[in-house]
Parts: sequence; C-alpha cells; structure tokens
Amino acid sequence: MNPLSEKNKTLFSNIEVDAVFLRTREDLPDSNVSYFTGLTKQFLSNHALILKPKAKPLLLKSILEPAVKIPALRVKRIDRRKQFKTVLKKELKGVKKIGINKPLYSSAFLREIKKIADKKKLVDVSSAMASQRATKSMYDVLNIATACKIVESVAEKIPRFFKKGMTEKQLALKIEILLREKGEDILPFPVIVASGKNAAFPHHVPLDKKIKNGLVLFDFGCYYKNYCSDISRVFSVGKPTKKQKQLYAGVFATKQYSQALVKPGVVCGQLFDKADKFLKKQTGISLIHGLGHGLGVDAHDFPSGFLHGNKKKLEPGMVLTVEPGIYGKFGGIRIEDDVVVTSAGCKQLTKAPTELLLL
Ligand SMILES: [Mn+2]
Repeated sequence: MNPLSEKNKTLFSNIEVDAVFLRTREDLPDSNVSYFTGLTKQFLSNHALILKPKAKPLLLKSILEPAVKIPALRVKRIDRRKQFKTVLKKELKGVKKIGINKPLYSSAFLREIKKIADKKKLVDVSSAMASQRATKSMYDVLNIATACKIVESVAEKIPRFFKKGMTEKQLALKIEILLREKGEDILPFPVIVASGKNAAFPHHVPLDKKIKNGLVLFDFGCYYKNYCSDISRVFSVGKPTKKQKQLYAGVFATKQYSQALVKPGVVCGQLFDKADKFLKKQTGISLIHGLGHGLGVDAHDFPSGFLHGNKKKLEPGMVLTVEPGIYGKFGGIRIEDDVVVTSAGCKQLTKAPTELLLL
C-alpha cells in the first residue's frame, strides 16, 4: 500500500470521526500536515488538509503557492478569502464528527472552525496522531536512515574542509550547503558550530568568531523526503589535552551505556535517570537537558523522549536521539546518535567516533 494511504488508514482505525481537518500556517505550522501529505515544510506554508477514511486526502492550497502533484493526494488551489469556506463546507457535507488538532489552535481560530463546522461535533484527535507518529513505519525509518547517512557523511568531511582561521559562521554555512545539496532545501534547525567556551551553551548560535585550538561542538540535522536526522559531534583543533580526552571518553561511554538499555518496554524517564547517574560517575557532571528526543517529520518528534519523570514506554519502531552532554567552563561535549527501537533492543542509524578526532 502507498505509504500515505497507509497512514490515513491507520489514523482512522484509531479514531471515531468522519473526517479530520488540519491547518498549517506560517505562524502556526502543524507537522501533521507534512506527515499525512509527505510534503516537506517549505511547500506547506499556508494550507488546509482534509482527511477522510475512504478518500484521498484533500490539500487546499492558496493560489499564491506553487502547484504540487502527488498521486496519493487531491490538491485544490483556491483563492483563500473567497473560496475557502465554500470548498470546506462542500467537502464536509454529510460529516457528523470532525477531528482537529485542538492544542495547536488559538481560541480565535477554534471559533472560526466552529462556525464552519456548523452543528458538527469537533473532536480533539491530537493524541491519536501523536502516538501514530511516535511509532515509525518501515517507510519512515528508511527515510530517517537516509537522512542519517547524509549528516554522517557531512560530519566525516568536516576535517577536509576545515581550515585554520575559519569562523564558526563560515564553517556552519559550509555545512549547511552540503546538507542542502544532499538532502532537502530546508534544515530542521540551524547548524550549530560552537567553539571553545561557546560550546557551554547547548543552543549556541554560530558567531563571527575565529576557531582557535580547542574543542569544537557541531550539532546539525537534515531532511530527507520529509524526515529528519540530528547528530552532534565534537572535534579537537590541535592536540586534545588528557582531561579533554577523558571527558570525551566519559560522554561516549554514557552514550553506549544508554543505547544498550534501549529496548521495548523501557520507561523513558527511568533510562534518563540511569544515564544521568552513569554520566555523573564518569565525568563528575550531570545532564542539563534531556538524554534524547523523538525524531520524525520534526527534529523534536514523538515520543517526547528521555526526560526525567517521563512515564512513556519505548515501543518497536520508535526513533530517538541519544545525546548525553556535559557543559562547563571548559566548553561543552555532546555526542548524539540516532537509534530505532527494534523488537529486542535498538539499531544505531548513526555512529559517533569512539574518540576525539582532530580537525
Ligand atoms: Mn538532538
């Protein structure tokens, strides 16, 4: 079965509604629209999507947007102000219950939908969509695996294109070009290049700062056919100190330890606690962020991930990052790989180097 039809079928086997209405806007994107249409986000700025159990999904596009042709979709280009409500009313004729992604919408927008829906019942189907997205199909995993291959090949090339005197920004731009050449035109998040003390901030923004001898932390991802990858790597410019090597080894050991614990039935929060304890023993430093997050059409997808207190249990088909990190006056070391949960454990989709590599 076509992967999109399969997603549609799975959704309606889990919810009791006659149709699902989704909307994505530039200021309020809904990744479920990408998930059910297979379109990457640059093609989805202002759209509505209507899903029905036994029909092809209908994508309503503004006449301002480029046309797309996808066999598994019905695509209608409309003048949003004039035709939107008329088309919607026609499409929702005979429908009694409409599923919506309620938590995403503002109260003003909900009022608007209620008006269009008239006396039809609106049902929040957000959690059903979230759990469907958490467990990846073979199609999803294959695309994520390809996105992983792309980021890995770019990471491996860094020592080849890095030159002494380059700034963080220059290096980030070079990486972005390679990622966009091999993957999709958009990136799931801006490339992070953090050198020296800047790496103490996990979400550092690359600066016009020349990279000097010391550690450099990279964190980047790419899209392949609508699915993300996300990795973090640390390199050393010049010979690393003994302490730096030890810290890297401690973080790497924590990543290996955590991955070895990943298997169906494991409670995400408990895995976080174990990894945190292990990391503290290895390096003397605790985690200041989650150990990892779900990966899919979003870089932070479902399940929410390895966070303290998260009672969610792992299931086969879930794809997550495993990314222990330590931060301090020395800067930061974070090593991030992506894994897919299998029936017995997990399969690594990326593979970080076992020791600090030189730039
Ligand atoms: Mn990540």
